[in-house]
Amino acid sequence: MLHCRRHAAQSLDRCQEEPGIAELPADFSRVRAGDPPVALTFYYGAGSPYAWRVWLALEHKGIPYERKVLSFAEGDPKKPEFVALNPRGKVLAIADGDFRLYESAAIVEYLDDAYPDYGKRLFPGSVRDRALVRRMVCEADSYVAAAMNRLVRSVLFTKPDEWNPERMTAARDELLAELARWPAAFRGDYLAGPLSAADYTLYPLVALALRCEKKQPDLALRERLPQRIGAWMQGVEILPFFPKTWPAHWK
Ligand SMILES: N[C@@H](CCC(=O)N[C@@H](CS)C(=O)NCC(=O)O)C(=O)O
Repeated sequence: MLHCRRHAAQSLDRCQEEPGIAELPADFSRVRAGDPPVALTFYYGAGSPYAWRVWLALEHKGIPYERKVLSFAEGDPKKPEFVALNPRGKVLAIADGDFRLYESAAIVEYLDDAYPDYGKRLFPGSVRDRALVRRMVCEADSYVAAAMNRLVRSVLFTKPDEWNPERMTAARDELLAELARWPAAFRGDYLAGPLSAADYTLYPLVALALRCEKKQPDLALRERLPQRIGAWMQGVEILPFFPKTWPAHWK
């Protein structure tokens, strides 16, 4: 997807300016005396819904990690040291010891498989329960992300003096039509019943869409969200680790 790169070219709002890869201090907040050294490095970009998903998953499981932020404006994702991790030059990637992985959905599955004894499962329950979580992840990535991207392109990646109200409204309504499908899929307070990878996949996509409303309040997106989606978002936002994952430049 192009949205972060375009954004970097047109505005510095969403993919914020942060120190480059090499300058960043490690986040050892979960490491206690006597713990083994941190093996996992999380390379991310602020405001990327794909990176946000992985960050929430890392926190959910309580896996120690070192966090390194990439600056879109500095072109960090296209620098050789990052392209060595992700040849697509897209945020994000992890390095776990000598194992490197990109694509957020694959990373979340890896974390659950590689760290089965850490925290709660990201794909909890029976084979069928886990299949339903995977189905929701696929639906979010295929349908919600596509609609969200059209909205983001029409609002955040278009200069305000070039905004096309019809295009913005159409993108908003397309996203709302997709989100209207989701309340019927809920299996409990969270999407799959217990918290799961499905929640961490969908939440950042909807949050980024709502970011468009902050730029263009006429969208009135939040008030049009299905009530169940609004309540579910609050259920994610009350998680103790949630605040630290909120994009710093959105505060
Ligand atoms: N399918 C990828 C999507 C990654 C992606 O699109 N990342 C965006 C940031 S939100 C990016 O790096 N875009 C820059 C580009 O396309 O050049 C994943 O889930 O990790």
